Amino acid sequence: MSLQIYINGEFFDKDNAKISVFDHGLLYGDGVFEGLRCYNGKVFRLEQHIDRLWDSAKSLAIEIPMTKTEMIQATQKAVLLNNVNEGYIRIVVTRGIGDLGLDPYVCGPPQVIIIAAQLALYPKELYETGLDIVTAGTMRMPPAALNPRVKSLNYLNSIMAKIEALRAGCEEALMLNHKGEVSECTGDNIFIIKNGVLMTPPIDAGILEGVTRNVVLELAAQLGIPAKETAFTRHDVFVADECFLTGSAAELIPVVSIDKRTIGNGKPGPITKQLLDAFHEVVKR
Ligand code: PXG
Repeated sequence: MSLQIYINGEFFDKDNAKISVFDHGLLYGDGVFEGLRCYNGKVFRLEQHIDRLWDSAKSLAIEIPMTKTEMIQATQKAVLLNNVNEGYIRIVVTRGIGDLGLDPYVCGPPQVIIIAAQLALYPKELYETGLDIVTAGTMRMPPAALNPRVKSLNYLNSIMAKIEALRAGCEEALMLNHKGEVSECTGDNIFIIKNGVLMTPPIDAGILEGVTRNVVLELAAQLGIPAKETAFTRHDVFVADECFLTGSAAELIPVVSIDKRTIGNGKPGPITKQLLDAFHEVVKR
């Protein structure tokens, strides 16, 4: 059976899963989404993702035409129907079908799409060797323009930085905020460790409040690793002992250099490994 895609309450074969070219999700990137992980058939932190989806939609004045419980059930059904065990799930809510003007009020009801697919991770070796990253010239979107807390369908800001990363031969790019501080990477949050203290930028640095980021902060508390959400600069990344990124797709991935400067001894560090092992334990539950 081909992949079954959920659209507005019905499942369609992958080849027949289509929406209108007049949908403002396509015309303007007007919509919101979530990227979730499934471990052993169970969706990881589903409620948190659904809460974040609702917050993103509320910020853009999009009213999702179903309840959170219905969304949870639809997501679980998509996972079950597609026999996804270790997978990646995409939930998309678009503004809906409108005309060729910006006006969101002429749009029809928001459209809900759920895709439960097999996972495409970073290659396994990268978890052992660690990533090389670069700082992008593209600044993270200032919160007063489009708050990075909103996981909107307009990812151009991240995509511009991703192009810089790929052209520099790297998988990821670090993005700075409007104050020149470290914010996050194009699709991952960032952590550094210096003298045994774990640090990650605060939400008001202009970042997405990552579900994986929150799991790591919980694990640090459980393991007795001192942790702070604090503003820092590129300099702090240059001189860090360890660095890693977090995201639903990437989980925790070590970073061993930035802008050709080696971080620590150039190998994934012990606290990163400790947190990664703890993370693997959590997702097994
Ligand atoms: N920051 C940004 C900008 C993101 O897009 C994260 C952090 C990590 O958040 P979570 O909740 O996943 O821990 C994200 C989310 C992909 C892909 O295919 C990844 C994300 C979004 C869209 C696609 O790798 N990461």
